[in-house]
Amino acid sequence: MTTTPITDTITTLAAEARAALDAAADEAALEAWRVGVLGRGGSLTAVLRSLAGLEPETRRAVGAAANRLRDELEAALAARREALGAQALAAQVAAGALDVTLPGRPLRRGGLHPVTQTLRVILDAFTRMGFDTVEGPEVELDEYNFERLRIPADHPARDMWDTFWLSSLGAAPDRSAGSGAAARDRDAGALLLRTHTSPMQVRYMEQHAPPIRIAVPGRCYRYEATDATHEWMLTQVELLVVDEGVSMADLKGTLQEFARQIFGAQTRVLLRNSYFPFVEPGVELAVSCFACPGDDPACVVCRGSGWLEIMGAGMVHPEILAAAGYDAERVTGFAAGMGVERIAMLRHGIDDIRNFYANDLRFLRQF
Ligand code: YSA
Repeated sequence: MTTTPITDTITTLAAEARAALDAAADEAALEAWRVGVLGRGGSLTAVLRSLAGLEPETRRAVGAAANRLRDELEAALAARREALGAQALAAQVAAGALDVTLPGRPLRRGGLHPVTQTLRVILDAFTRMGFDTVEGPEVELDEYNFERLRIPADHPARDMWDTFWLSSLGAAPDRSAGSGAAARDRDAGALLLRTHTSPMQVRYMEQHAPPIRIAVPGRCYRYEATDATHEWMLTQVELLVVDEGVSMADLKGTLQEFARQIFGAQTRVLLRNSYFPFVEPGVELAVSCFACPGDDPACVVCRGSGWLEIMGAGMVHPEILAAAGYDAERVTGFAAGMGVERIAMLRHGIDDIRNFYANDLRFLRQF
């Protein structure tokens, strides 16, 4: 780089700044140096600003040199600060003012929320079984949350999923306005907080061809009263497997292996009939109650049934496979949706789900 008045200025500034930094003997002097050289109105900042008036070629070369100098001076400042700190510490030790043999103050460590811990254990189990993990939107269209899962606006199964509608963005379906094709199209565009992770079945099949083997973790929301086993915000993990020859035996085997890994071989697991419009047949999986011998009607966890339901599942309905463009004669699939908070309750013997989101650190610190 040829010498110009501005390169001379930079060279002089560099030498003066280095000398002043070496002479700075305490934190106040370091700060004054930083403000005077690198601060908004500092000498190097003024040089960088003045580059705007130069010819483009000179500006590029001088600008690079000035930026290099800034990086170098910032590093020199950090090194000087560290050296002064070490000197001050050594002086204190020498004067007997600091006892370095005293134990340090403990640092408070955060921890993973128990629901996050359980979620990770669940996803690890399915990863070992060959599932990929994918995620989907929490703000969802009625179309995916309900319609394309064979739950139209007037279907009684909608009562299973009391919904938070996003009225400022979309609108809750107007059930008084008829149920023809126009009403269906209008409702399908309504926005809501997803009530389950099942919409991701449809979204994923829309974009991918079989074979499919995915686990979908995520938050869901339900407009319902809370009690010992129900929250208005819950975490689910959805499973979807689609391939040639997938059968109910594969569903049972997968769920059995999952239960063995999460709860141990001795835990009793019940698979019983259930109904979801998007599967045929449908089942639900329950695990034996930990809070009572299994027959206490006052038990808040099982209400005397002896079982806590943790997931719904079934064979993907052929109409859903066909709507995704698959040949439902050739491929079949199973799906499941499990409640992570309920599984965390079972793992840790917690008899009220509301503890998870009450933000009581005395509870949370136990995990
Ligand atoms: C069914 C069939 C499939 O092929 C795929 C998925 C499903 C599950 C379906 N989408 C569903 O959400 N069923 S569910 O309403 O019964 O909820 C599934 C699980 O979520 C329940 O077994 C329970 O463990 C948990 N759950 C439901 N409501 C809850 C809750 N957990 C806490 N609070 C709530 N309010």
